[in-house]
Amino acid sequence: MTGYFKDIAPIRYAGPDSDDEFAYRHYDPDEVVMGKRMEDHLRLAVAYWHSLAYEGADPFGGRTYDRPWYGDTMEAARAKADAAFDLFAILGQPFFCFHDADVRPEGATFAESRRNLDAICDIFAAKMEQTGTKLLWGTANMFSHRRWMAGAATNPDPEIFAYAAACVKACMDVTHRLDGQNYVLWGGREGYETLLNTDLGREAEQAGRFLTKVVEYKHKIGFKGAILIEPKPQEPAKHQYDFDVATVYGFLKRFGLENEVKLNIEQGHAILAGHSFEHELALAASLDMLGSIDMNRNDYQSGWDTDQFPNNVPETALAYYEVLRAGGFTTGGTNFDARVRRQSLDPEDLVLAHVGAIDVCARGLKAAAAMLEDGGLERMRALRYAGWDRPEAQAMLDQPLDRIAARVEERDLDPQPVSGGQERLENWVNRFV
Ligand code: XLS
Ligand code: NI
Ligand code: NI
Repeated sequence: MTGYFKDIAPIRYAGPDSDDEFAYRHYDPDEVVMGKRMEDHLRLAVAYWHSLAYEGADPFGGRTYDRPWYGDTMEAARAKADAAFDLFAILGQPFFCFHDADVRPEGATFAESRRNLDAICDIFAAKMEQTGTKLLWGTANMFSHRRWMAGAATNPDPEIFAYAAACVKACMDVTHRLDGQNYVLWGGREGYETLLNTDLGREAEQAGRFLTKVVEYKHKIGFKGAILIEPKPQEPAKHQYDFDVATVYGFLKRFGLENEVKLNIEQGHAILAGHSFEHELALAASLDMLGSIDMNRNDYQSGWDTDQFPNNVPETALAYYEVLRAGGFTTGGTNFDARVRRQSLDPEDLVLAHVGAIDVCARGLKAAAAMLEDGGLERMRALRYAGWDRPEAQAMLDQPLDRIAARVEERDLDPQPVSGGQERLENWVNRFV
């Protein structure tokens, strides 16, 4: 142990009546929910960037935290890795996620950056072996450094496209080596600030070619994990190309990649796009595109990506309801893409944020499972569409418009509206959450 987390002991399940703040009240990894251990359902991951690399800055002020591993040296990066695995040992969550830039210092050249990444991943490999912590996904940070200001794959400069290819290759290599379950691409600056200097059509073409190469490379190295795109409508760019689930699906279809790539859906990004989280999840599931989730909570007033830890059980329950209804995670999981607030300075804050979030997810999962097992919502939904079960309704789907129209007059159809019963459904949900 590095000593940063002082004497915080590993967090254990103590049951709902415990008054120990350093205990799980609802997350019992071994509790069986719908035939599967809770740990295997949720597949929780700590995000390296928010918990280890973020320093408390906001657009109006710099670092507020004082963590001993901050710095741009390999020594600092090694200390950060030690602290990361201390945190993982305390929380006991099975996975973590990282960007290249979170874990290693930028080198003077690309080759040096890559060697730094490889060296830190050697350390990760040893620690993962010792502790059993696994990698949910790796990704390349192609948005922080000034070289990316006009995008990565969509950059007007072809040399930046090449640099992006090198970064993704290096990150996929280490993700593969560390047996990562997925590889994520979040298009941080793949978008635009102003249309006045932007060729939309060309940039989409570049993005499609780039992603095709990523998929080809995945097969070339035999990476078995899923490639995931993470939609977000804006921030940092004014407009981002991977706006939401529907937009990304259209993009993937356009380049014939819809069977190769799935989605990593983030709560806060859904809110920014003007959707609910469950909308994005349900749509992805209906398209067979649901890969993984970035679990956090967005402030409903702020208009930006606040990346707070989840703290709303009813909302979390509706999200996991969609995940369970889709059959649960396969390669995916629940990554806490969330950071403590900038006044939360203490090591305890970092631990307690995760403890609370993990319990919220556990409660959400259990409520979702209870709703699904009860089956009320599915029964009421099935009833609503029951008319479509009739053979003549199904046959109509294959008939031309004029034939269908003729039938309306032949039969003198006068369909009557039926209640949608929303309040009844909301009341039903409230029995479980
Ligand atoms: C930022 C994104 C980012 C991705 C990984 O808004 O959520 O953290 O998850 O690059
Ligand atoms: Ni985000
Ligand atoms: Ni995210």
